Amino acid sequence: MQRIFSGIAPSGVPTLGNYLGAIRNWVALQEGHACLYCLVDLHAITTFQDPDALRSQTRTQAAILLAAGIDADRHILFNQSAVSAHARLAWIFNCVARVGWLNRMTQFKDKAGKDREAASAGLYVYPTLMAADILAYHATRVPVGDDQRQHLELANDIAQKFNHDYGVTFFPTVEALVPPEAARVMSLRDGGRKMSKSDPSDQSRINLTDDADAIALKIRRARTDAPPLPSEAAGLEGRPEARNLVAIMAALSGRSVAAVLAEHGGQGFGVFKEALTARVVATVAPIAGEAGRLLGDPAHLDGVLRDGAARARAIAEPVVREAERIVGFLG
Ligand code: AQP
Repeated sequence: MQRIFSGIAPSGVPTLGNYLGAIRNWVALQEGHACLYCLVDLHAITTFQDPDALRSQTRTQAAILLAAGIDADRHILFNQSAVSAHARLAWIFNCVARVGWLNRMTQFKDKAGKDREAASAGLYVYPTLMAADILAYHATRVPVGDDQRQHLELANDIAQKFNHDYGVTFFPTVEALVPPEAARVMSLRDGGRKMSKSDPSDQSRINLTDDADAIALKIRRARTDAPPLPSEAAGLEGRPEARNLVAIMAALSGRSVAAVLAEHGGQGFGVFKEALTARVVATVAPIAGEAGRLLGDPAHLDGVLRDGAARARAIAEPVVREAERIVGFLG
């Protein structure tokens, strides 16, 4: 059975973007794969996190993933810092990856913003830690949103260079599993930026803990242009906000953008936004409700993560020990 690894940073409450780009896919892939799903708290601190908020966000994410349908008995759900193999392999990969490779990572440029000198060194080497997350388990399939595609190519470059430099065939090739529709959900306030859980504006995103009223308000206020929806996908050219709302509708209703426009083309945004709100609420409200219930018992959530970490460690330890032996550490 192929092994899947994927992670989400507890740097805020997961969004509809995380759900459509990743979490929904994670749930589906549980059939037929051995899955590891990781709350990547080492990644989260690449931008400053208040320690109490980080603890609480980690539990909230665990609750949301369980509520969304992750089965922590049959698969593994854990937080990254509990398995030291990730950080050890990441250091080796920092020494394999080239600075020129990291310089090409567009997510660093986006996240560091204008003042790159002030970004943490951790943010810069984020992709080498991500490569370690995956390869510490010899995982071969990685369900991610479109924004992470470049990082997975880098993971393959690192694995190949490691194998080449040390004359081994130790690390496998990894494959990105990117969903076709709404692989990149954009901000509700700016169709040129991706929806992000750490965006300072709460109005830019749907949180997976939002209630129906909050969702309705955010969608009503979502930025759009004036013309009605076109009847064909070509008419969305140059209209990023309209395209985003249509893509979200398509992803949530399991249809193509063309099929959504065949139904809603010609409608004004007032009418379309109401239909979209109903779809979003139908998806998010059950998750938010169940996550709220699970958060009532934090000791149980901590136990689920502890148990997951023990099972993750049992897989990663021998792999990373072998990588350490290959590079020449005495151990
Ligand atoms: N807007 C998005 N559309 C589609 N997929 C997305 N993902 C994130 N945002 C979108 C996917 O969610 C998974 C987990 O992401 P992450 O938490 O590891 O990091 P991220 O990509 O940096 O997500 P955020 O929400 O933007 O977090 P912050 O604000 O902390 O940086 C990944 O598979 C990602 O592709």
